[in-house]
Amino acid sequence: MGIREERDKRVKWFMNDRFGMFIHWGLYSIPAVGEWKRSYERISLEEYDKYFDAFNPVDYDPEKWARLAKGAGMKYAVLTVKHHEGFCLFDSQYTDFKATNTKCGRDLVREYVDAFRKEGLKVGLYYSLFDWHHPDYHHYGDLYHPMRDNEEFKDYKYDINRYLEYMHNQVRELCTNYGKIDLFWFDNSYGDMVGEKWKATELITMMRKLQPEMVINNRLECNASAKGSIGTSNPTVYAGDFVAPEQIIPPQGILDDEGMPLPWEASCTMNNNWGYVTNPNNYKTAKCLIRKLVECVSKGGNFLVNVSPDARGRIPSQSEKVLLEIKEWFEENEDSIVGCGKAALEKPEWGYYTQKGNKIYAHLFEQNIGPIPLKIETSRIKRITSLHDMSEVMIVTPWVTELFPDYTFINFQEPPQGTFPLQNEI
Ligand code: FUL
Repeated sequence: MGIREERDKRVKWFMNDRFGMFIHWGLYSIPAVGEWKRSYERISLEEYDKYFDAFNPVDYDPEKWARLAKGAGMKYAVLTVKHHEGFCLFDSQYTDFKATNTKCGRDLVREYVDAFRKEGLKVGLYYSLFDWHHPDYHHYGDLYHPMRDNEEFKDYKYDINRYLEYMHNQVRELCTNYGKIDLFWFDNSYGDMVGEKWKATELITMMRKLQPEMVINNRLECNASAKGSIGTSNPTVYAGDFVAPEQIIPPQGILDDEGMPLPWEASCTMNNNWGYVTNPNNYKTAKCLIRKLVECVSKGGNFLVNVSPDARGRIPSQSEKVLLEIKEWFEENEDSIVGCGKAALEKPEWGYYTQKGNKIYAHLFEQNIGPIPLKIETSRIKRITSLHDMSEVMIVTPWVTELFPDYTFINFQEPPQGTFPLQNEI
């Protein structure tokens, strides 16, 4: 089997499932200003230790998280098992900087994988390539390290190979100790720290051996900036299985250098923050997120929506509310998302099309705009149904069809919530 075929086999479930939950959680949930705090504020290792001493998420209940995700129609999740701060939510034998050594004393990753699998969801692990806690990770002069411009670290000696050994060992642990891992989300390359600087070929070869079916993103070879993460590549030994643009939906899907569509997944915050912050005031609505999901699927991609549990281990109630609203929409409209992809029709002005086999789903974003041109030859349409209530949708016959005899126009009123897929069997 060629590299592309192997990739296509691995991503089959991923491209079918379409919708996932991103979970950013770590010590940074305590200061509650986002996961970059240590870097932004150039906080010393010793000072940051106070969060390690305080960490005790007494309300951590991953089964509740899993039920919320499942309810909202999400089919997989990705948890930050180690973010840039270096704190491990899993019980790694290679560090003391881990949840099992805090007051909580629990392997939070073990409980997460168990809970999500129990709900029938696929499990993914986010693992940061950079590590501000490890003594052998770049310090002075590094683009992002908290000590990057601290003169005291000017002559600090570190051995990046020792860090790479640590990082490879941890990835091995994650791929060995937690059963079948469905997805691995690396974060991220930058500057000249890209590809072989992470010993990517060796790393991926090891991962493929341990978890042959696991889907891996492309950030071992791409940075996180919108441009970089959309930057395409041909599948190489270590090329990711999917491209991971962040906070952006590519205008027209993503193609590789030979013009072949690449699998991709757009990740998105719910309130402009990845890590927990107190009282964010910029929550996206369920309607907005549903529309983004539809847009991704219509362009052949996935959508990964973030939640930021707090220091008690709870998904904030505002996020919960949004997820419950998405649930309501999903209960009626799941068919128009799961198993769907890009439609063999041009994007209509009034919304998006998704398609599954001979069913075209018309997601109408506009309200009361009069007759809606479907741009499908009438003779090819067998039936038009509203997914909202399964009622038949009338085809408009008068003057419009006289003007455009080949195409179907419908009249349609907006049902109470969300976007409104019609199911057109052709
Ligand atoms: C970025 C990280 O730096 C952010 O903190 C966040 O995890 C995002 C998904 O990826 O590269």
